[in-house]
Amino acid sequence: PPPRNSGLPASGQPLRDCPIPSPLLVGPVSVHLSSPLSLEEIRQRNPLVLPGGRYRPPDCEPHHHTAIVVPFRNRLSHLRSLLYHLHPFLQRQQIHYSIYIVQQWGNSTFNRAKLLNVGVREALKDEDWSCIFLHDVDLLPENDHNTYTCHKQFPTHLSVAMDKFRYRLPYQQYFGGVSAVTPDQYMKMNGFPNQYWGWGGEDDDIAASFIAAYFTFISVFYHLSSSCLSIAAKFLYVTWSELSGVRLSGMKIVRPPVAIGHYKMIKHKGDRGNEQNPRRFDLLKKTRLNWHSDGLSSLTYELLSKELEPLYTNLTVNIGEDP
Ligand code: UDH
Ligand code: NGS
Repeated sequence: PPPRNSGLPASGQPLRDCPIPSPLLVGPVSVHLSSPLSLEEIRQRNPLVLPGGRYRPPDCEPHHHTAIVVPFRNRLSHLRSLLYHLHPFLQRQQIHYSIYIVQQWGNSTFNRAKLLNVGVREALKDEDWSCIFLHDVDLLPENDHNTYTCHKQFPTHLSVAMDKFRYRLPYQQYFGGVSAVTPDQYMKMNGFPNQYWGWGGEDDDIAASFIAAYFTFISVFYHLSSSCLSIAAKFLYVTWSELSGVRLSGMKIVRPPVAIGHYKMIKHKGDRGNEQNPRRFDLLKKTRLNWHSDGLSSLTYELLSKELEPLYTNLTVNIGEDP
């Protein structure tokens, strides 16, 4: 017989389609952040997860095929919490998935968006994924009705209600934390920018690559953020972008309801090697000019290793350094 959970039915009979919604969903889940289990203990709790962090529902044919891409460096305890939490969460959703950890090699300044580009490109070499999740390592979803699947037309932003922002969006165009694109959407927006070294702005740039008028928000709102003028600027920006309907690559953001998009963030300090990027505001002003040329089309990197760990695929990559 085929190996357990290989995707082939042991009986030789075709599997029935997985029901929608999955009967295994439980809704809100409590997320405990006390000391995470070891990787071996987590593996034992997830016996159907195959090397590389792959999973297929054993007794039905899944509708969705999702790669979860996590940018990573030096956050092992966060990774353990994420894996402990995410594997059972995704299995309850009865989707076919795999978790990719994209680890930046060396000590050069961290570059989240470039690591995401690498993760997407490498994941698509493995499988014809229908959906790609871009997932910070420190965010744990708190409601399994927040399904890890993609919208056919538009990029999705999932982490709409994080505990650190008192379960609200910090600002309307926020696209950080957890988001998702189909391979088609990803190609259409030319992937993510490679030029953001250090903390901040790359998620805004990604959103801006499909939402017009964004540069106004950045240059006006952020530069005036210490004054009361920022409130007026923010209002103007939101109104304008809602009304204009103009999209750089013809897409807008879709989101789950706030009650469902709840996430808990593991508290931590800023990371060494990921200091605030002082150039982010200048770069953001140029999104409209740059998004066609900086992204997937200009991506270069060296894949140093790819290991199929029991709970995830570990990609170690040399992405160079901030020129
Ligand atoms: N990441 C790492 N290692 C690092 C830096 C970032 O793994 O050294 C990854 C990780 O997946 C993280 C994501 O990149 O969740 C985003 O990192 P971030 O530091 O931009 O965002 P985070 O939400 O922290 O983790 C924000 C608070 C600290 C910034 C303080 C600056 N004012
Ligand atoms: C904005 C950053 C985003 C960041 C968001 C939330 O100010 O990159 O804060 O950050 N944009 C710029 O700096 C231009 S957080 O509170 O999670 O650290 O994602």
